[in-house]
Amino acid sequence: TTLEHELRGAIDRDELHLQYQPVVMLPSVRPVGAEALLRWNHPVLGSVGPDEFIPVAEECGMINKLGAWVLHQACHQLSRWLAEGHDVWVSVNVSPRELHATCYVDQVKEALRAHRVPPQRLVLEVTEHAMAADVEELIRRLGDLRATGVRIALDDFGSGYSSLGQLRRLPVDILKIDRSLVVKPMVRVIVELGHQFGLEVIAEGLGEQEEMAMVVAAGCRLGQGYLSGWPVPAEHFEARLDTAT
Ligand code: G
Ligand code: G
Ligand code: MN
Ligand code: NA
Repeated sequence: TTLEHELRGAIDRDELHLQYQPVVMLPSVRPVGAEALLRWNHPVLGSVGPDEFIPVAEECGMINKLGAWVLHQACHQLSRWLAEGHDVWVSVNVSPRELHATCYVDQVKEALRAHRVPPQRLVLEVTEHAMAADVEELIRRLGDLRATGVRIALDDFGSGYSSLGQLRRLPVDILKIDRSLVVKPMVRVIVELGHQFGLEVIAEGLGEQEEMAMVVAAGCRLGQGYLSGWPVPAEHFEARLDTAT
């Protein structure tokens, strides 16, 4: 397809960049972390969203190259923020396809080493959808990754692929509650359960004041969404870090 053809040259033509969305300590707007989100600006097609091009990259075998690029960019940025004295972590989204390549752990180690990033400052977000496939295999892969010292976040939690029972067996550190759940009464139970398992819990997609009030009342300490900050280029995110005290 055209998209596939264009995507193959996107890295070399410098058409990709990362945006960063703050994860904040509720109810403040102080960023404690940043989720890196991949953006593609094509000279003719315009801005193409990851929902559109990530599946293409997965299909045509480009996802590992793309993922390695994302890891390096994110670690580069993270190392600069840490050098400037900011107390922050950065997360990147990992496609289940990428995770299953045996070289993935080495890619992570290489990115950490190249940019001298302390592993615990990097978070890898793995979507709950990955549990639709082989859960045992997923547990092994996540375990290998975690052994490098990075933290693992289970993304889109509660969107329907995992059970609370399975959650206990997954080697994860952070639970990101899917935005479809944050306004549901059961969000309290999920937050409590997450904390009982020793996980950090992040409420996703907070777009309204009322949503934030609900998750705070449910005991959730971390949040992310348009309310506290849109995804922005690194230099804009930096301004947020500088004003935070
Ligand atoms: O930022 P946005 O809402 O457009 O993201 C849409 C989807 O694309 C989300 O599911 C998000 O996790 C995914 N995504 C964003 N950036 C990356 C990336 O660098 N790698 C992978 N695998 N997925 C990403
Ligand atoms: O699948 P994942 O959780 O990684 O996707 C994150 C996506 O959610 C990003 O593309 C981001 O742009 C989007 N997003 C971030 N905050 C909000 C929000 O408050 N509301 C909605 N609808 N989407 C959001
Ligand atoms: Mn995510
Ligand atoms: Na999510």
